[in-house]
Parts: sequence; C-alpha cells; structure tokens
Amino acid sequence: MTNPLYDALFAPLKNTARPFLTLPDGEQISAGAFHDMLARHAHALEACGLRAGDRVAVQATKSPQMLALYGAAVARGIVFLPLNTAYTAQELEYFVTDCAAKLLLVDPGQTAPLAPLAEKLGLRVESLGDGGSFEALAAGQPAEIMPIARGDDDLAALLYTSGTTGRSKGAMMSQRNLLSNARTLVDLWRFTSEDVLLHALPIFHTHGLFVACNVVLLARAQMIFLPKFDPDAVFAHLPQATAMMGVPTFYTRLLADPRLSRERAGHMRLLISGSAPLLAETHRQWSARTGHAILERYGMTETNMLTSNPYDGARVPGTVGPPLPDVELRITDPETGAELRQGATGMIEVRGPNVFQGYWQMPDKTATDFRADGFFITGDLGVIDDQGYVSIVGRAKDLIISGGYNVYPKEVELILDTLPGVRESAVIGLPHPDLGEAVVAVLAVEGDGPEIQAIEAALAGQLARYKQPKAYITLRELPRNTMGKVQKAALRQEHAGHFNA
Ligand code: MLC
Ligand code: AMP
Repeated sequence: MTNPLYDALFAPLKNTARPFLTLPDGEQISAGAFHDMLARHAHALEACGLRAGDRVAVQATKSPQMLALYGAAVARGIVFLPLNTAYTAQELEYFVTDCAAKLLLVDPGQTAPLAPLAEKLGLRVESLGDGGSFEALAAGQPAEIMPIARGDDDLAALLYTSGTTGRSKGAMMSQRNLLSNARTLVDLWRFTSEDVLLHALPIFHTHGLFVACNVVLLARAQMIFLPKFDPDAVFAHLPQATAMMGVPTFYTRLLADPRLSRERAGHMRLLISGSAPLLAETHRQWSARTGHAILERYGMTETNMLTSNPYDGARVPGTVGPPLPDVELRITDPETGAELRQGATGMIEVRGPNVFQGYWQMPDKTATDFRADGFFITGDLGVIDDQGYVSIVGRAKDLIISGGYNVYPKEVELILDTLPGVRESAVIGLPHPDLGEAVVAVLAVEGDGPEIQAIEAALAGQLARYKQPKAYITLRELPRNTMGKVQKAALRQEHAGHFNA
C-alpha cells in the first residue's frame, strides 16, 4: 500500500533520533518525536470523524503542531486547507463554506467566537497548539500510524487564491503536484541531510509550506522554525543555518540592518528569494555586502515553482532563471494564444506535473485558465532571453503583491464602492521601499469626501489587514480612456513617488 507523498516526506522521520526542528528558545524536536506527533494528530483527525477526501481547515499560529497536522492529513488522505491568520471572520466563513470543511482548527481562545458559524455550517471547531482542545484529544492517541493508500492524482491540499472577480478560488493540489516539485527543487538546489533551513515564512502559503517544508522533509534536512520574520531572531540563528528562503522584503529589511555583513552571512550555502520581484538593486547590494548572489525563482500557488536561477552558473539579477527541468514554459500572444518567437514579450503559459488540478467546484473558471493542450495561463507577462532565462515584465492580471501577499484590487474596490461618500474607487499598487508594492485606494468623491477614518473602520472588519490600503488619494473623477475604462496605469505613473518621501 503506498501513499507517495507521505512515504517520501514523512515516513523517513519515523523512529529516528536526528534533530528535525529547532524552536526559537533552542528546544529541539527530533524527527522521531515529530512523527509521533503526526501519528497522534492523524488519530485525532479520525476521532473527529474525518475520512479520506474530507477537508480540514486551519487558521492558526505557526507551530510544530500545525506542521504535524499537515503530515497527518497527508497520511490519512484528508485535504489540508491552511488559511492566512490575517483573514477576518468574514473571509474565513467564505472559505470553510465554499469547501464544506468538516473541521476547523484555530488558536486556543478562538473557538468560542466561532460557535455561531460552527452551528450554522455543522462544522466542528477545535483548537490547535499548546493548550488546545485538539492537542488534548491527540495526547491520548497512539503514536503508531497506518497511512492510507493514495494515488498520484488524489488531492493533498486546497489553497485559496483571490481572483480578478474578487471571489477567491480553491486551487486543488494533488500528491503528484507537490511531490514532483519538491523532488525537482531538492535536486536543483542541492538540499541534503546536512542542511539547516532558517524558516521564518508563514506556513499557510505555497512558499513557506510546500517550497520550504517539503524540500526540507524530502532532503531529510532540519529547520530552525521561527514563528515569523524578525531580524533579531534571524541574526541570532543565522550562524547555525545553511540556507534561507524568503520574500524580497526579508532581504531589503536585512540589508537595512547594520548587522548584515560577510562575517554573519558568508557561511550560508544558499539564499533564495521568491513570491514577488526582487529588485536587481537589492540583488547587487546583497552581493556587495555579503558576497552572496541571492537565487531568485518564480512560482504561483496554482503551479508550485516554475523557474529558478541556477545553483551553478550565473544568477542574473532581475531574471527568474530558466524553467525547471520538468516544466514546459512558453510565451504567447495574450489575445490569440499563439506562441511567440524567442525574445518577444507575452503571456507566460506553463505545463508540467507541478500544475494544479483546477479550481474547487469552478469548472468554468478552470476551463478558461487552461489552453486546450493543457497549458495553464499564468497571467504574468514575460520574456525569454537567448540564454533561456525568463524575466517577468508585468502582469496581465490586476494584482498587487505587497510583502509577498497577493491583493486583488477588485476585492477591495467592491467594498469601497459601497461606502457612503465614495462614488467609485480604483485600487492600485505603488512602489514601496519595504513591501515592494503597497495597496493604495484612489477614490472619486463628492464635496469634501468621506472621513478616511470611517473608511478604514469599515474595511477593518471585512478585509485582512494586509489588503487594507496603506494610503488614500481623493479625486473628483477617475481618469478614463475613450472606452470608459479606468486608467490605472496613468494613476500608477502619476503617483509612483508617493512612498518615496
Ligand atoms: C504585514 N502587514 C502587511 C504585510 N504584512 N501589510 C501589507 N503587506 C504585507 N505583506 C501589516 C501588518 O498587519 C501591520 O499592520 C503592518 O503591516 C506592519 O507589520 P509588520 O510588523 O511590519 O509586518 P510583519 O509582521 O513584519 O510582516 C511583513 C512580512 C510578512 C513581509 C515579514 O508580510 C511576510 O512574512 N510575508 C511573506 C508572505 C508569503 O509568505 N508569501 C508567499 C505566498 S506564496 P498594522 O498597520 O496593524 O501595524 C507565493 C508563491 C510563490 O506567492 O511564488 O512563492
Ligand atoms: P500567489 O498567487 O500568491 O502564488 O502569487 C503568484 C504570483 O507571484 C505570480 O503569478 C507572480 O506574479 C508573482 N511572483 C512569484 N515569484 C515571483 C518572482 N520571483 N518575481 C516576480 N513575480 C513573482
């Protein structure tokens, strides 16, 4: 009986004394102890009535228990659905309703406010992590586990991504999608059991969970598992680490810190950046300060990783490198879908074992995002140079990436447009020294316009904090082209220097 993802990532942890996780206070969890935790969590999932194919949603603080729950779900064929801790109750309700989750795990102390939702949806809510009700249930379970048989195409996880319509979609990830990508990355990035990854990313998104944790698990390596990105903790643990993965904001924040030096970072084997564009200038400054060329790669929730600068060979600033060995990547005319010649700019389309199975219960949306020959239309605009390196030059999708988190303007505009005093809104991303891009709302208002504080208060209950605008610009009218379409490009250009002061 096989369960490919469990067998490759988690089974090797069993009964081994090697260290696996190091926590901020220096406490170590061995691979064997972690596997025991995984097994107990798997039995607790069963005890809550979950069976293969059911969905377990998790909105909880990053912890070893949450990672063990991921492994437990994989072992039992239960679909793992991690959620950003920044999501509001309203956003959370959408996700658990949409996928008909059977169990929701939250932090201790968070279960009571969710009782009405649990009642309404027939959803069981338990708490995860130290002192949690789910841990109490797990503690009494055996540390032995019988993984259930799974095939390559069986679902392992569901990750929600927002969309241009404002409605989030659940990207269905199969066992093969996750395992094929992890294998490719371990190989390409040369991860081995000697590696210690400094892990400061959240584990509710592709980058921190599937790229970072799956690679470490497959390579039988170790992680320093930090609750969040904090430069003090990063500098404290850097001497023990061989590798780090981060969003560009990690690298710009570390650069801004006088502690960053060749002595502190020079021993690192590999520093990887992704999820948002790394400025060529940041790349160059890192090289000058530490002697390290950051390795930039490109991916998406729907596809896992797609391209990577090489381990050996030139890591070219401003590019995301060639496609991964098992990924087919082509550039097409965004209108017709016709493939363009090398050197032309167009839509990035991809195909490979890493590309997802479609959007949860959205067959029409899935159909429009794939070509007939199976290529997925990423919505990113790119170009391939004569060395085969891909550069991302823009986005055909109206999307802002702030500190590595995606914000779809439509979702914010739909709420802004309902507020008193706002005639209409255009939400744009403007260059920001810390976040790369920051969310800005341009409002067409009447008279003196509404109080910005009232707008902020109205958004607070409805949207995750990182989606809320960092600045507001009020105008009489939004600029439109002759077709009547709001000219966001003109707004972005006019206000490009907003955060420079
Ligand atoms: C936090 N805030 C943000 C924000 N993160 N606002 C906009 N964008 C963000 N990314 C808010 C906080 O709520 C807070 O609000 C204020 O901004 C300042 O917070 P902070 O203390 O400076 O933020 P911090 O906790 O340090 O977080 C910043 C960060 C974090 C960059 C470390 O956002 C982060 O870890 N980002 C990683 C995202 C990620 O993992 N992406 C991968 C997606 S997968 P206030 O005003 O209340 O104080 C993917 C595929 C791929 O894209 O290719 O990898
Ligand atoms: P997400 O939906 O959160 O997975 O975000 C995926 C998007 O992040 C991609 O479609 C790209 O637009 C962007 N992205 C990821 N990595 C990079 C990168 N290295 N450079 C530029 N954009 C990136």
